[in-house]
Amino acid sequence: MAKKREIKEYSTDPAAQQMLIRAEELGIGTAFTRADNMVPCNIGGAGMCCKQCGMGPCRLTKNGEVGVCGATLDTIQARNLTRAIAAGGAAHSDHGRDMAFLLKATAKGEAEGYSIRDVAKLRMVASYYDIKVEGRSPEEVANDLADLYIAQFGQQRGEVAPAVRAPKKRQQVWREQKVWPRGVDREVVEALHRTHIGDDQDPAHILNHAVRTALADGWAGSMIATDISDILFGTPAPLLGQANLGVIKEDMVNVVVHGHEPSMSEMLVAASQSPDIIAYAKAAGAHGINLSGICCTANEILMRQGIPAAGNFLHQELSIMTGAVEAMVVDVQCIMQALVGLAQNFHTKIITTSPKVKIKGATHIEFDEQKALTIAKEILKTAIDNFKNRESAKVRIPQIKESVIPGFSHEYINYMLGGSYRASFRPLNDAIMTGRIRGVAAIVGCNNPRSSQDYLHNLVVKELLKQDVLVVQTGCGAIAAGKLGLMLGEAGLSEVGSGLREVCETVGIPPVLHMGSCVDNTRILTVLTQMVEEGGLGDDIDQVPAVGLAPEWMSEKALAIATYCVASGAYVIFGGASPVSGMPDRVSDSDLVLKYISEGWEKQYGGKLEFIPDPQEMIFKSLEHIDKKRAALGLPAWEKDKFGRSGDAKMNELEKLPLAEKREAIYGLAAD
Ligand code: SF4
Ligand code: MSK
Repeated sequence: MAKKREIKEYSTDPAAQQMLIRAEELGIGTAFTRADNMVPCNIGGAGMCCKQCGMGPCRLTKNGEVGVCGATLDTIQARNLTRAIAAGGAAHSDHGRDMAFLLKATAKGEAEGYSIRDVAKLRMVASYYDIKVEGRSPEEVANDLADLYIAQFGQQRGEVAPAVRAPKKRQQVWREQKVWPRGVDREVVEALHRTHIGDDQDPAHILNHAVRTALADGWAGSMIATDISDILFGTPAPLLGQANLGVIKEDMVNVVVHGHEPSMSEMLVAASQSPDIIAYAKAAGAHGINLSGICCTANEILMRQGIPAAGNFLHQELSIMTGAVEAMVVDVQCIMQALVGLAQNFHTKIITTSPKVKIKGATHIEFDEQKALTIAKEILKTAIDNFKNRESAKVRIPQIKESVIPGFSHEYINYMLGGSYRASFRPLNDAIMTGRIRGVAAIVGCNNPRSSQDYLHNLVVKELLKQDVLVVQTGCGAIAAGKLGLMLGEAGLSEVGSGLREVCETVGIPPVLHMGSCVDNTRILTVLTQMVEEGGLGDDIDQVPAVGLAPEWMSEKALAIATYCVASGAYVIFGGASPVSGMPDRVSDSDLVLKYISEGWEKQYGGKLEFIPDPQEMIFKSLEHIDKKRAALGLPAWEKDKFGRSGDAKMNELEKLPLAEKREAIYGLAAD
C-alpha cells in the first residue's frame, strides 16, 4: 500500500521543503510523491527476477527454485549486478570518450572556443605514458595523448594504460586475479555477452568480470574524463561559490545546466559572459543572464568557474518550480523524464543537447564541438527569448543559499599541504599516523527519493567529522554538504573533532573537501595512491585507514564506482536497499552473492562492498574499519581530544589569560 510521507520526511533541505509545499499547492507531482506512489517490487529489488530471455521473466521466490533455463538465484543476481555495473561504467566511460575526441579536435584546431588551458597538467599526464613533451607544442602533445586515450576504448588486447598509475602492489593483484581491463568497450561488451541466456553461469566467475568492467571505468574511462576536463578547462583550485535554490535570481534570465559533461556547460559559461549575450538579455528586460547547475554539471562549473549550484539530483524538478527558470539545458545522465511535463506548468523550456539524449516534448538543440560557442549562444538566446513568457505571479524562489569552497583537486591538496616547492602528502600521512586525523572517508553519490534528501549524507558526514575523520566528497553528496555549510573554513569547524580541527586550521582547509563530479572519484583513487607512495601507510590502498560511502545511492554508475573502489582495495558502504539482498529469510542460498561481494572480494582485493541501511551502523562500521587498518599498520589507537590544543586553538585560549599568566604559559617567564 502506498504511504504518503510528510514534507519534512521528503527532504532535510529547507529550500526543498518550501518548493515541495509549493508543489502541493499547485497539485504537481515530483519524484518524492512518485516514490510514495510507486511501491518498489520486492522481487526485482532484491535481484530475484531475471528478464534475460523470452522464456521468462522468471521470479525466484522459493527456496531452491530455478528459472525456466535452470538458472539459480545466485547466477541471476550476479548477472543482474554485472549488467548494472556495465551500464554504469559505460555511462562514465562514454563521457570519457567524448572528452578524448574533444581533446583531439582541440589539438587540431577544430573545436570552436576550446583551448588547452592547463599545459602543466597536459605535460604531467603525457609523462605517465612516455609521450614526448620537450620541444613540442601543447597541441602536438595533446594530439598524441588524445590518440592514446581514444585507443583505450577500442583496445582488444593488452592492458589499459591509465591503470599503471595505481600502486605497484595493486597492479600485481589485478594481474593475479586476471582483471586488468583490456579495453573499455571490450569489457562492457563482454559483460553483456557473458550475462546473456546460456552463457557464464558461475556467479563468482561472472562477478570477476564485473570487477574487470568496473576497473575499466575507474582506471580508464572516468580517469580519462577527469584528466581531459582539467587539461581543457583547468585543474580545479579552491574558489568561493554558492549552493541551493536561492542562487536563482528573480531579475535575471535563469539558465540551469544539468547533466554531466563539462564540454557543453563550460561553453555556456563562456557564452553567458560575452557582451553580445549580456546585451541581448538586457534588451529583453532582464538585468543579465544567470547560470546555475544541477548534479555533476553543477560540480564541474562550480569548481572551475565558481558558477553556483542550484542543487543536487532531487533539486532538478524543484528548480523549475521556482517559476523563474527560462531554460534547463541538459546533456547526459541523471535527467528525469518528468522534467518536460513539469515544465509545462511553467514557462521553462527543457533543451536537450546531446546526440545521445532526446526527451519527447523537449526542444533539441544539438551540440557540436566544431561550432560550440555559436551553439551555446543560440541556446542562451532561446532562453532569453523565453524571458517574456515568465509569469511573475508564479515565481517563488526560496531565499536560501550557502557559501561553499569547492575545487580540491588532488593536485591542489598536494600543493596546499606543502606549497609550490615541497608539494607533498607528507603532512596528511603524518596527521593520520599520529592520530590527529583518525582516517579518511569518501562520501559520494546520489540522492534517492526513497530516503529523506541529504539526511543520510549529512548525518554520516557530521558524525565522522566529530570522530576526526577527514571527509572528501564528490557528486550530489558534495552538493548536500555544501548546502549545509560544511564546505567553508570556519563555518564547518565548530562540530569537528579537535585533532582534525587543528589540522584544518593549520593548513587552512574546510573539514569537508569538495573533489568534483562523479567521474572525479578517480581523483580519490589518485589521492589514495599518492598517500601510499608517500610512505607510512602501507604499500597498497587496502592498507590505508579509509572508507568509501554512498549513503543515498540510486544509479548504476554508483555501483560501478563502488566496484572499482573495492577492486582498488577500499571498504565501500552503500545505504538504502541492496540490489542482491535476495530476501534471505525466504531463500536460504540467496546470500551467496551478498557474501561474495563482501567476504569474497575482500579475500581477492582487500576491499569489500556492503549495503547497510542504518546510518548509525554505517558510521560504526566505518570507524571500526578505520581503526582496524590503523592497528594493522601499527599506528597508535585514535584517542578522542588527544590533540587540538596546539596551533591556533591553543594561542586563542592563551590570549584570553591575564598578562602574567600568558607570559608564563607562552615564554616560560615566571610571574613577577
Ligand atoms: Fe528465466 Fe533463464 Fe530466461 Fe532468465 S535466462 S528469464 S532465468 S529462462
Ligand atoms: S549526478 S549519478 S545523481 S551523484 Fe553525477 Fe548525482 Fe548520482 Fe547522478
